[in-house]
Amino acid sequence: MENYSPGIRRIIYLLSLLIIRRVTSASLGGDITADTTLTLNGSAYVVSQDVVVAENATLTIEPGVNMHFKAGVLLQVKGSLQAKGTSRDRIVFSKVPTNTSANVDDLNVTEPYNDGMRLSDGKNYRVGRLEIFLNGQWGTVCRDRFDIKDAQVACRQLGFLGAKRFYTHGKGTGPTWLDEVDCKGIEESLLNCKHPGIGVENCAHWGDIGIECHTLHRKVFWRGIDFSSSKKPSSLQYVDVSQAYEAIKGSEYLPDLDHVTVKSCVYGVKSDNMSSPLTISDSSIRDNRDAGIQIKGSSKAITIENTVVDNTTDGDGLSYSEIAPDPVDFCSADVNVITFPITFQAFGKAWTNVDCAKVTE
Ligand SMILES: *[C@@H]1O[C@H](CO)[C@@H](O)[C@H](O)[C@H]1NC(C)=O
Ligand SMILES: *[C@@H]1O[C@H](CO)[C@@H](O)[C@H](O)[C@H]1NC(C)=O
Ligand SMILES: *[C@@H]1O[C@H](CO)[C@@H](O)[C@H](O)[C@H]1NC(C)=O
Ligand SMILES: *[C@@H]1O[C@H](CO)[C@@H](O)[C@H](O)[C@H]1NC(C)=O
Ligand SMILES: *[C@@H]1O[C@H](CO)[C@@H](O)[C@H](O)[C@H]1NC(C)=O
Ligand SMILES: *[C@@H]1O[C@H](CO)[C@@H](O)[C@H](O)[C@H]1NC(C)=O
Ligand SMILES: [Ca+2]
Ligand SMILES: [Ca+2]
Repeated sequence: MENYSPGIRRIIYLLSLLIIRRVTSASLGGDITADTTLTLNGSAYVVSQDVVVAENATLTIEPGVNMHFKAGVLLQVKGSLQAKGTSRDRIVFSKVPTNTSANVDDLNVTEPYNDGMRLSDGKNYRVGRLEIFLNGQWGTVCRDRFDIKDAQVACRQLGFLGAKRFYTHGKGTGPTWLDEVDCKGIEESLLNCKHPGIGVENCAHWGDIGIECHTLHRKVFWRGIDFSSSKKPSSLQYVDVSQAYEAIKGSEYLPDLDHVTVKSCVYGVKSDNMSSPLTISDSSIRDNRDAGIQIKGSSKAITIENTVVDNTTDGDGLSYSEIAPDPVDFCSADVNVITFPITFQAFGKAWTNVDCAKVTE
């Protein structure tokens, strides 16, 4: 494009804007390979399977858009996420609103999660012989070609975050409903995976599959926004994230957060190998369980301004790296005399309620 005059370049730019896809349907999932805008008139979006923004793509979210994620579902950003709300029209990422027939975290997890699927004869509710209910009858699934991707789909269908393992359980009764199951791993239901047909099988009940699923206490979350393989800068402004497992997760890179709230998650803002600069400003990270802001890595350019980290119930509010010998109290630390790497052993255990906003420069 360097050889064109500014006028021509502008026309090319306008043409390129016209071909950018605008998504207005309310249901979302799968790979995003073209630049895509989620418009306010399509909101709220229900995200029922993982959304992966490809390396060369940008997902733009208009102010005021709400995205409701089903349990266990992830927004993975390999390219760029541009989520810029305004003070009046914030962008909201949360779990699908409470509905006992569609959500599992309001149910007693010792009961079956799902009308059409259960785990039987296991040590606890997370493990057992996989059984499905079809044509008025409970039946089993054969171990032939059953692998971890198939287990993943079944566990998510049951309402868990994912699968730990699969094994031969055996000793089932009734029909063997499925054999040779071949899932990609993103399907909503085992029945949506490739298989030769319901009841088409050459199995004996000793080959009934069993699975063990992951769970988080008695609460099931959506998985959060993952920038671990992010290749392009992203922006999060005036955004609210809640009820995610790992709300905002990165590896070497995390986007700057401006006027962002992260609430009622397991991990708030988390990065395991930070090497790029990060600024968190005018934000609130509260009521999370295992960590508020947890950053490991070598980046020395981390700025946290006018931000509250509060009521992290089972972990540290703010921690940087793990190799520092003495934890530092974030509230009283003189940031000019501490050297990197440091650990901010911040306020915010369950029984404290310190509202400590600190400005660092
Ligand atoms: C990204 O790459 C895919 C596959 O190469 C291509 O189909 C798609 O059009 C590209 N998207 C953009 C926004 O360049
Ligand atoms: C939403 O707005 C876009 C333009 O912003 C328009 O193309 C689309 O038709 C609208 N969709 C609905 C459902 O109104
Ligand atoms: C709950 O979910 C079911 C099935 O998805 C739906 O039919 C029903 O309208 C929902 N109820 C509410 C209050 O949203
Ligand atoms: C939940 O499960 C426990 C343990 O099995 C049981 O004692 C309790 O009655 C159940 N509660 C409901 C509301 O079903
Ligand atoms: C951490 O990041 C550095 C680059 O900043 C990279 O060389 C290294 O392999 C990464 N380590 C891990 C465990 O990913
Ligand atoms: C702290 O967080 C927990 C878990 O989200 C919540 O139940 C509790 O009400 C919060 N406490 C305060 C004082 O905000
Ligand atoms: Ca398989
Ligand atoms: Ca078979």
